[in-house]
Amino acid sequence: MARPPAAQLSRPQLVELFHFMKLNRMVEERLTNLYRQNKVVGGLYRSLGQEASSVGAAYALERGDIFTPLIRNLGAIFVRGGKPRDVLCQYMARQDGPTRGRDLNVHFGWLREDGSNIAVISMLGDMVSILAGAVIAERMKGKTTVALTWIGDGGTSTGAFHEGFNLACVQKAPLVVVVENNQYAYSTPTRMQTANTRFVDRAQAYGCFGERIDGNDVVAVYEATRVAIERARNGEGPTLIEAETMRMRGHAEHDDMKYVPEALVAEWQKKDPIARFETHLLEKNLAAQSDLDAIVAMIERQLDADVAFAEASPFPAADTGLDGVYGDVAVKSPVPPIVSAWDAAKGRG
Ligand SMILES: Cc1ncc(C[n+]2csc(CCOP(=O)(O)OP(=O)(O)O)c2C)c(N)n1
Ligand SMILES: [Mg+2]
Repeated sequence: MARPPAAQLSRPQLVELFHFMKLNRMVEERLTNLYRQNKVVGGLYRSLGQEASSVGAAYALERGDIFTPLIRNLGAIFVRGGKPRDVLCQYMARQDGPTRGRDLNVHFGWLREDGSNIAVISMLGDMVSILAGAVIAERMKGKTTVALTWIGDGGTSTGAFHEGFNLACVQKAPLVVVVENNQYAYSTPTRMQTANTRFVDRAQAYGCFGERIDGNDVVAVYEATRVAIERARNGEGPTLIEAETMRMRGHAEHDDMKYVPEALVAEWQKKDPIARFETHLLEKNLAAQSDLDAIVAMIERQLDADVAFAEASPFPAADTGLDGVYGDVAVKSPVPPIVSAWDAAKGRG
């Protein structure tokens, strides 16, 4: 069903947006504590200050649409039905997580009729061509599926981004890409990344629609993405949305971001997307403080249980480490297994 224009979002829907942003932040706060207790395996990549651009954009997707969240799009996973418990298990490499401890953090997905999460791969830019291919395949089957993904300011400098997005545009693939301009790619500020730091200008070069929005305004993100999705579904091709925001933590928790001027952080602190939205809801009488407090209390209770569950979950047994990682080629494939000359000489295989 088509998503309503922002102005027609109901009170429960607005409160739901608040809920997802708060959930995004609170799960990451729990993960930060676990990281400091040495219980997170690998890095912890926070989306502090960027919750609106994940939640607002994903909230505009419709049933059956597909998406790929990047490392800072945790909120989008929750909007599309992913569970905090799964994310906690992933970050701690536990057996009960979706990849059963084989992969980490948001590197998991699902294929479902009501909307798939095509699991992210690390190579920046590659998901653009993968999703373009996925929705072109859907179109060939007569479906009107739209795909949504995000890319960082730094990620737009890759050849993969250019190849994938150019293909999507010339094919008028139903793809929406949100460029999360969070001012930095690791320690590289955008002015050292590109000679034109207005990423939206690239839309003209690719011949697609472009819009630049306040990425810390969840309703503005929702509306721009909703319009882009509608256009994509009508066969009008991709939109490049530039969401201006700020990465309020280091690249990951190990990074103290000393290279970011303190004044810049202070400036963006005032634009915190959750605090702003909360004030908006209260000032416009769209929600009562008690409603919002109840949501926070509910999330706390849920996360108490989820953290306990994840901590109680074992690591995968070492001798099962390769199970489910590679296709069982030797057993299931009609093609005989490859036998190396060395194996043949030894009489094996
Ligand atoms: C092709 C490729 N090159 C380098 C990396 C390593 N890498 C991972 S995240 C990152 C910085 C990305 O910055 P940006 O795209 O702005 O996203 P942000 O971290 O700010 O969300 C780099 C260099 C990678 N994953 N893929
Ligand atoms: Mg960045």
